[in-house]
Amino acid sequence: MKTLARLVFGIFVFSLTSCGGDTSPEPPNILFIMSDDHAYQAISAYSDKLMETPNIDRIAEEGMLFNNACVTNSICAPSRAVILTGKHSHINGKIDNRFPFDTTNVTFPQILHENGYQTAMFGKLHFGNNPKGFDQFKILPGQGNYYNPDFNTKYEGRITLEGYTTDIITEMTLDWLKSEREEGKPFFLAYLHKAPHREWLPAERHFKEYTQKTFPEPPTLFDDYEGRGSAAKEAEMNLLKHMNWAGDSKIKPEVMEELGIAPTADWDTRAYINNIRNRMTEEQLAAWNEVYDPIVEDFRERYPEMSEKELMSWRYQRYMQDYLGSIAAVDEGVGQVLDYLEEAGLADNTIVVYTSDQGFYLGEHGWFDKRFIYDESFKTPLLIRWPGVVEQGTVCEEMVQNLDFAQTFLDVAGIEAPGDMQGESLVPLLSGNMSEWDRDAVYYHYYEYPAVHMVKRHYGIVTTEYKLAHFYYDVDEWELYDRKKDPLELNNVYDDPAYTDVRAELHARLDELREYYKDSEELDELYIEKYREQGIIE
Ligand code: SGN
Ligand code: CA
Repeated sequence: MKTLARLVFGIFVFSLTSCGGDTSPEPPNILFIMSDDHAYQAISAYSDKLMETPNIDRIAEEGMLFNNACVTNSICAPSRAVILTGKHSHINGKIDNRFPFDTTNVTFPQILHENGYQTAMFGKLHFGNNPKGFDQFKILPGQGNYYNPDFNTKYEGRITLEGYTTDIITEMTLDWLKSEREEGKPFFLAYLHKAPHREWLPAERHFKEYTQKTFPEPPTLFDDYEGRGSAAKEAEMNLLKHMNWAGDSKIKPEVMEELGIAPTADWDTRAYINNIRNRMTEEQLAAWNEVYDPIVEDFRERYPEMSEKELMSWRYQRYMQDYLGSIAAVDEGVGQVLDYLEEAGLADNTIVVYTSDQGFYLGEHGWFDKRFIYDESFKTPLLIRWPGVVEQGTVCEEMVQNLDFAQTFLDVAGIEAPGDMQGESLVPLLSGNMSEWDRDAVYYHYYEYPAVHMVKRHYGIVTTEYKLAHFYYDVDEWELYDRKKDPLELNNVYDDPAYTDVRAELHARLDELREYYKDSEELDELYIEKYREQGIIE
């Protein structure tokens, strides 16, 4: 019944979008825009406290904004693997950033390609290997560089280009649309930004504006992590304690030495030298120094008198200036690509998706980075425009996941998804057909530990009202949050007698979800064993 309804709907959509008297179905193009570590807090369609992103916002103004989009495993490469396979990490095998993606997995672009779609990918993939099923790709090796980046390309091998990565990825995307796109074929185009990933380097044209701004501090910037378990206390994501002075806050290594500031990590000064001093051309570095030297000089004078609290505030501002500054070029790029779709007459038959590989902490709980099931990292931005199907300016409150993209895109293309994909097509939500949607909980599982930032392994269930998580491996701790009463997630009520029933119910639902998604203690152990085999743990 469900499939039949979809099929009828699909035909309806295709005939809506096909032009003139032509009745043959015309599957829509798909433009998938994803940035790296772009927090929803830094998109003005979600919140205008930090910055304006008018171009990204356009997608929601002309389409749908998802207020409860989330990931299944809040870290880069695993998120991308979930997106491409439509399967949880424990099934597709890409549990962390360490091990390469298993290319025997079937990905939705391969299926689209087999079904007549022209496919292209530009920007960051971070898989440790090349994407399959693409007619064209130019991808950053690993994390990639902000300035003068290298790309692994399908036809030209490794190339190095001079310029700013965000702009280069935008140009590649536009060039492909203008000169490689085949008329008469639908396309799937992945436009994947590296920004605003650490170390948050803005484009030269944004240096001045953003370094002169002051941003409001989040209420939990000075969090002491009381009321939660050991995972929050032991995580190494604190702006004051764990952020690099040179690499992240852009204090010159020689100034750190003069002030007696010890590097935070062993790559602290190396990050500055490799990404800025040795990476930029002479002109780029001169432009950088012109703006950043006075900041460093001002800090040099004030540092000896600064209290811990002042230092925390200073580091927060420094962080936001560069992080948000690096988003400015992403927003401009998105605007250029959207404009081109209009110009070329493609906008009406192209679904545009904007998302991030996960959320990110912008000082909430004193943190940067992600990984946790807690809201800022668990939730991810999602904006979708689909002219003729999605009503303009709509907001969706349903819990959707990055797990759902594969089946969604296959559904819009009128292709039946493989039975072992684990998400749900979002088409019913996009078309306002709410009765076909009945999800009331999502499953989450994070693995990369021990590793940078030291966020413990955990899995959990999230409903609109509650969040239950189990931290395991070197601890055995449960946390329960009342999302309505405690939206900042400061009080673990797992042992509060008032929540005895809720707790029992959530445990049962979590067991069901683990079974439904085929996760298990055996698999938890198997993925720990993998770390043993690699000598990461004993
Ligand atoms: C790097 C970053 C980390 C970040 C991971 C994963 N350090 O190791 O802060 O958590 O990438 O990021 S850095 O100093 O090298 O930038 S992810 O987006 O690829 O998952
Ligand atoms: Ca990321």
